[in-house]
Amino acid sequence: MHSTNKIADADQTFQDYTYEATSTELLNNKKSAYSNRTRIIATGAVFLAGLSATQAAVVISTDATNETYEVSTTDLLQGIVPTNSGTGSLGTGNPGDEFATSNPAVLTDGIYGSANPNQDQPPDQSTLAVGDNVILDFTIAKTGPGISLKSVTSYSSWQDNGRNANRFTLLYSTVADPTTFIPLDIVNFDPGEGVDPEEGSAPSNTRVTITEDTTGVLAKGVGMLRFDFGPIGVGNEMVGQENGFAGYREFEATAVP
Ligand SMILES: [Ca+2]
Ligand SMILES: [Ca+2]
Ligand SMILES: [Ca+2]
Repeated sequence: MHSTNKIADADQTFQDYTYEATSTELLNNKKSAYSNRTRIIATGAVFLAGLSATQAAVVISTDATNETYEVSTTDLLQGIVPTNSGTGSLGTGNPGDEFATSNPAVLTDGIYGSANPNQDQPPDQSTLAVGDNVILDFTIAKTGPGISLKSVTSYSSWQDNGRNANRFTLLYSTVADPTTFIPLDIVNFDPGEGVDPEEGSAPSNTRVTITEDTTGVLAKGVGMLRFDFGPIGVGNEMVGQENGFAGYREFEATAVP
């Protein structure tokens, strides 16, 4: 069951790229990612429904930079503060990480922050520390026909390369059935060779954009988006957030007009 699904790989750096994966690989990843997590995915039927809905070419594009990104102030998620329905924690609890916050509102405030989040003044204004097993839910429509989802973008960053990976499963539910979450794809992008951007040699800011290259529509009737930071299957192992928690700057979504 091959398709043209493309997923981003974590080991290459500094340039946009994708590689081809089979639907079977993606399905296995999703199954292993969720195999021990009955809270979200109850049955194989839901997986198959999700796969069927995304067989037509979900594309993940990635890039990284030493500099800041410009983020949207008018996207679908702007101003929507997500709830954490998972068991993981926001914030680091580490005295050395004052630049990181536990406030999820920074994800949708339309502000990127400093290229090196350690230089934000005042501190803890830009970068949400997201731990393993956090699940962030955004409600974008409660009534009506729901949203025809065009794109989702995530930005990750840290003061060095140690926690700048975008790594999560993206799911959605519909206005009609808000409690059934359907996987769209798995994101796993870590540029790897970064250092403190002030040292100038590598990026610590990363961006991932998820689109659909056949119909232009990722999903229809969407009421909620879910970013699930539980472990994902990579090869034969399950991989969590980079070094236990990673920094996220902004999440965006757009609709088909
Ligand atoms: Ca925004
Ligand atoms: Ca922000
Ligand atoms: Ca990294």
